[in-house]
Amino acid sequence: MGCSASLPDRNSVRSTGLNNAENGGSPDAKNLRVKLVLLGDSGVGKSCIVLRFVRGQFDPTSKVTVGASFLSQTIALQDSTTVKFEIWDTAGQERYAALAPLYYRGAAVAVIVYDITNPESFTKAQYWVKELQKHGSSDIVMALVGNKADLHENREVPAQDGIEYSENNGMFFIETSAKTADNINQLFEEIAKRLPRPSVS
Ligand SMILES: Nc1nc2c(ncn2[C@@H]2O[C@H](COP(=O)(O)OP(=O)(O)OP(=O)(O)O)[C@@H](O)[C@H]2O)c(=O)[nH]1
Ligand SMILES: [Mg+2]
Repeated sequence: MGCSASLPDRNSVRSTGLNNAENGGSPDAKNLRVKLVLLGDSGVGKSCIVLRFVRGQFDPTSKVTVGASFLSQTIALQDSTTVKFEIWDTAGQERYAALAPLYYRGAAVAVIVYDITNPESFTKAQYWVKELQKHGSSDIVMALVGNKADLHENREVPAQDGIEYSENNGMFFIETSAKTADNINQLFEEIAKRLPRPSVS
């Protein structure tokens, strides 16, 4: 069960670069394009977060991700900057773990997701943080996301654990619910604010 985001996206642009300048486009500090990868255990809600952000939907009946899926979404910030997120939603099942470097290599942003009701998924999130610290881009922006915040009665990972871990690792931290949409847009807006801006001569 899961939120499949693997439908073809009419607005998708297949690209692996960090921003316009590095893709051969004209440098444009006002219109950023960033490659973002989602990582985390199977079932934590990565695809549901993407589907909520891109389509405003929550579909509890769709399938686990196979390999990875791609979607894009553009947001406008208050300073009139636009940020186009090119999102690689990876498959969390162990059998796909070897594929992850294909998606996180060259990514400007990594969103590492766990489920607040599942301590094992928090341990797995820490594994991904270490993997990215070793093999990701040196200037990667990382966000730690505790998803399924609506299931607070079943919480097993205290928010404080997420806060402390992210502070110790220079990450942005937020708890979200793809089901209720709580903090989903905020997650991407906060990431956008933390992006390094290309200098324009
Ligand atoms: N209550 C609740 N359930 C959620 C939330 N997000 C996702 N789910 C449920 O969690 C299950 C897994 O969600 P997915 O988005 O498919 O998980 P995934 O991380 O993409 O899993 P893989 O594709 O296997 O890596 C589904 O049954 C969703 O309905 C949430 O915020 N709250
Ligand atoms: Mg998925």
